[in-house]
Amino acid sequence: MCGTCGCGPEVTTEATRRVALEIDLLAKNDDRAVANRRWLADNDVLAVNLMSSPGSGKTTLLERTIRDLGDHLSCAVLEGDQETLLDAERIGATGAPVVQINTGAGCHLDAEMVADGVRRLAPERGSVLFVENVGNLVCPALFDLGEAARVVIMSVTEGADKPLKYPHMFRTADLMLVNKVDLLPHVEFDVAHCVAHARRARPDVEVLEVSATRGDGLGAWYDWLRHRRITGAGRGRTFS
Ligand SMILES: Nc1nc2c(ncn2[C@@H]2O[C@H](COP(=O)(O)OP(=O)(O)OP(=O)(O)O)[C@@H](O)[C@H]2O)c(=O)[nH]1
Ligand SMILES: [Mg+2]
Repeated sequence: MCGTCGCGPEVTTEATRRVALEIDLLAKNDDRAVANRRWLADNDVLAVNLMSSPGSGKTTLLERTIRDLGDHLSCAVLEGDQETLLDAERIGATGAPVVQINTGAGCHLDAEMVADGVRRLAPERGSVLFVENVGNLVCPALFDLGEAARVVIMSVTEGADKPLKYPHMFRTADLMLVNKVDLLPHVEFDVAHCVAHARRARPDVEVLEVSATRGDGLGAWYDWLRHRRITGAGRGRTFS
């Protein structure tokens, strides 16, 4: 159970005090996110928050994206995991600048962690900063990091009902990537149902079907990224 983002059951008389504390914590996070968003816009860095369940393919997609676009698009990565440097090592092997953030018992990145990571990473003007959030379909959705866009990855091995069960994650997503479509012949997964469920949470969410390993749909993903990069780092939208 997460002790900081309000996902635990509240059954005691302590509930009111806990809720007040959590609202306070989220308000503090929102202030930091505003500062992050201003810094990113002023420095023309497009920050994209990548979120999904553990193992949906966030790091695989980033490795492939950086290798395919790296000559034309400057990319940097903040890697969020509870423990290990494994994902940072994978990204580091592509040559992109990367900073690993280990959250310990924490189940999400927050705006302060991202501020600290950005200071260490110093992404260059005109770049894309990918933030790979901790693998978790619940808590990361609650924390605005100051990003310009949110991408949620669903893989076809997870079951098409996930957007119904975890609607908050899909409510604020700009784009849903349905990953591992190379496995569709081997699993029971109805893409149309999954998309319909996601659009109950967010009617205008964009959707792309991809395989980060086989390469399906990646051209459309790269177009989406380039379009976002051209339309700017963005100041306006918040995710709270
Ligand atoms: N078949 C198939 N496997 C994939 C695809 N994308 C990723 N994988 C595999 O899925 C597993 C998990 O991929 P990762 O990229 O580590 O997933 P992640 O979302 O970064 O995981 P965490 O950081 O632990 O949350 C690896 O074995 C990948 O090779 C895909 O498109 N097709
Ligand atoms: Mg990863």
